[in-house]
Amino acid sequence: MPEASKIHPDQLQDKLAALAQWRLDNAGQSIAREYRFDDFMQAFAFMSEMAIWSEKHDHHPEWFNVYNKVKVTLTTHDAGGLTERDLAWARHADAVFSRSH
Ligand code: HBI
Repeated sequence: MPEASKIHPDQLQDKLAALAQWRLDNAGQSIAREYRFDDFMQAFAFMSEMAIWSEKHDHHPEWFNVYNKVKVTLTTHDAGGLTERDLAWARHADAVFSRSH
């Protein structure tokens, strides 16, 4: 299980370099990205796979779906900001997205 303590802002830029599609949000307390699929079924398949991953890792997204778009916001409420758990979720979701796409 990744570390659940808040990442220092100085370390964040480096860590986010590999997550180029994600942007810092909410005064640096969360990251956000939008995924766009071909259709609703692809979007929902992605959400299903990430729902199972989220349960397994006890780390859950805030997300919003309309048809082929999934908007995701990640933060660690327990830590009051970004932790390695958020980055792990983002990395895994990007990998799922790129293979389904
Ligand atoms: N998911 N994104 C996110 N942030 C949390 O702090 C969090 C979570 N899933 C489960 C969880 N915390 C648990 O530790 C308890 O808060 C239920």
